[in-house]
Amino acid sequence: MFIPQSVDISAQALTAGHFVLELRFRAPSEFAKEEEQRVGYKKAETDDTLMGGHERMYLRKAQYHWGWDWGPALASTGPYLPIYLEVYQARINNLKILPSVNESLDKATVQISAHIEGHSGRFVLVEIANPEGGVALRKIFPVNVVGAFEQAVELESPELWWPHTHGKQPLYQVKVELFNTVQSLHSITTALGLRRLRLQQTSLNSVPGTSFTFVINNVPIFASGSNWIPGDFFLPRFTHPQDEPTESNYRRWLSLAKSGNQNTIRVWGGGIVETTDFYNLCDELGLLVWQDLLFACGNYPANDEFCASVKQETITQISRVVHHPSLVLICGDNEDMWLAGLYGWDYNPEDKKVENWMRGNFQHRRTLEIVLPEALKEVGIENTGIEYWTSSPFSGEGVEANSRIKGDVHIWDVWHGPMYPYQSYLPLMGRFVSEFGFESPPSMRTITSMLPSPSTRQSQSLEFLAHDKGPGAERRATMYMGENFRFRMDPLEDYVYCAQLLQAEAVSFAVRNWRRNFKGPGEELCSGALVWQLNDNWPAISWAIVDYYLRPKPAFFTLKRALAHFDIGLARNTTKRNIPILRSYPEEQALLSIWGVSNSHEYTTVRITLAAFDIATGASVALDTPHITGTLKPNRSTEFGEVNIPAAATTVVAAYLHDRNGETLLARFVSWPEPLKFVRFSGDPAVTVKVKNGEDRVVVTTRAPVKGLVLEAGEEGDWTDNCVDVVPGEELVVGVKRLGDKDVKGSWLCDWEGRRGVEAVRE
Ligand code: BMA
Repeated sequence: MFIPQSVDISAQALTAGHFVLELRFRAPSEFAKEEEQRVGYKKAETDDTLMGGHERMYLRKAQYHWGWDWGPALASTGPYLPIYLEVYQARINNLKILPSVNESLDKATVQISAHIEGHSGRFVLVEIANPEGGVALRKIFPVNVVGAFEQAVELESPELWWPHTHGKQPLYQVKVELFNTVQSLHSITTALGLRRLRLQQTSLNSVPGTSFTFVINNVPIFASGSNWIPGDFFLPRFTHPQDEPTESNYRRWLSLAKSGNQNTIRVWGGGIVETTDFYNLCDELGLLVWQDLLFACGNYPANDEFCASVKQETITQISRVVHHPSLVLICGDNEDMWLAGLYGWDYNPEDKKVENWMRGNFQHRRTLEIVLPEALKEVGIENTGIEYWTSSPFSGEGVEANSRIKGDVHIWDVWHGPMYPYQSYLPLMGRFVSEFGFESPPSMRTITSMLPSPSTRQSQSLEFLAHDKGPGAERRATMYMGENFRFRMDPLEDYVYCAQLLQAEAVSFAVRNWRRNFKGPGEELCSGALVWQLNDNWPAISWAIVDYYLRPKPAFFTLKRALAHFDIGLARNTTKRNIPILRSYPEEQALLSIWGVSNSHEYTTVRITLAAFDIATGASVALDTPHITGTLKPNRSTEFGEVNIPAAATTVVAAYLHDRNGETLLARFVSWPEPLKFVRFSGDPAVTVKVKNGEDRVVVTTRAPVKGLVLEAGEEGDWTDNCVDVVPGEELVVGVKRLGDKDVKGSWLCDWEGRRGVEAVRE
């Protein structure tokens, strides 16, 4: 599936007529089972890791086709990319571009190489246009005697490419054109971004271990974003839809991720090395890409034939994408090193003898430690700054791949595993969290189309649960809900509301608190948070924060706020612990710490205003320090001290971060006593939502505080924000595109206990 094939048909093409290209495929699962028998690799008993049949590991094909814990098992067959007929006399083949930028950022070197096919090509013209279209470089090079072309060119004072959270995305155009003596024979033009890239792993001032920070153009970046799975269980339906819309599916999804303030996408290894369309868009939109190689959750064979094929696929796939400025890391696989440690496969990191590995039950190590690095060396990544990272998660430290102090970490002790409370995402933090997540159902609209029969639309129907493939999902969802909310399983609307709010709270709690730990040079305690997962490949109840039909769940918006250019955070600290016998009583948390974060490269003077209210009545509660003036440090978090919360168990505190003049609201956040199940809300908070005709926004007010106001506009709302907490005394403006004359409705946590929801009034 990962190695393109071509067939020379020049002999047939010389005769006129009609030709048929016939491709023959064998049923993939059946073939893979035969391969498994043939290869005869003796694995440990514990090699079957729930995801699909283990024969999948013997066939180089997207592993999710065997089904995953978020998608159906449909081992599709057939070509998944377009088939071309190419006609040429001479052409440039295997063009590879390897850019790099020096430490002082004033010079870029671009290595260009290609094979020249056909005999007539004599020289190559390399033209580089700068981002404004002017000529940056124009040079002619001869084709050498063996038909190869390899040259390095230099550009002075390059215009640097940045992730969108930190700067612009200038793109050069590189044109490579092949000539005989006078005539142009073939040309290829490619966009090229220039940036300096380093993966920083250095010791930290105050804590053990090392950082794991992408440094772009000498600036450390907090990598904020999500994990990407293949866009559909039938891939061509996503990559080449029949009714091609004006915007490609990739553009719609990646633009949405960018609009959610995400700057990093991890392409998970159970899918594909993403398409050229995907990478071009990430370059254009300023998204960083972590690309896994194509292995996930398993113990793969590593016989010579298999390794040779893997090497070839890696060279082909990575040569195709290596020049993209968005590509920042190539990772060997998803979770296989972690599993080796967890299941006790024959893995002794000290033992460097391949013969020994091949006698044991973890042969895949040969691929990860030898085959893939060799392939990437052949591609030539060593001067590009793109690192090879053995596995995800990985620490490089003994058998414990999933370390909190080194490398990247997958945090699954929340939701999976022992189901720790989501509030413990903070102590579970690692240096770079490449996976963590929380399940929720999609929107009611999506549920209505995925369950056409109304009688099946219940949170406990088999049909509903059949769309949730997560192990133990039902127990996990209801356990977390019981712990946090006075939730409802029925009607389905309320269940969906509760489950979505829970996901929204959990993932934004994690990211807001981890980003607080990106504290500047030597203090990068956490430099990345990638939520599992951005997308779905069918209508599912899954960890996705946006559903299959591109409808963002509330979590998309709570994350968007936690990842904004500027954010303000509040955390309640325990002031009195309970004696163990008072098990059900929450601890007293009467001290509020306040911090801000900024992506700006400059210092930013800000004003912080705090306002507190009694939750049940909406009456104002006086605070000792309602105003703070301070300065946000550049590109990191800044602490603003602590204040007391009077009657903390019944008081909500809202914080507003304004610019130095107090005119522009940069961020806001509302802190609630937890767990929310003990909170007494007003039975009638008198929420109003006003829509001004012709305006793409609504204005929300309330008399008593409300938690998690989710707005809906008719059939489909295109909201700039949602799932907001609202307190008295503010007019909260929420943008919504293409509102037209749609009706707007809102619901909030526990509105079913009193006056239900709100309908907007038009003015
Ligand atoms: C991870 C991933 C996926 C999986 C997800 C949710 O560990 O790497 O394999 O879908 O968890 O269980």
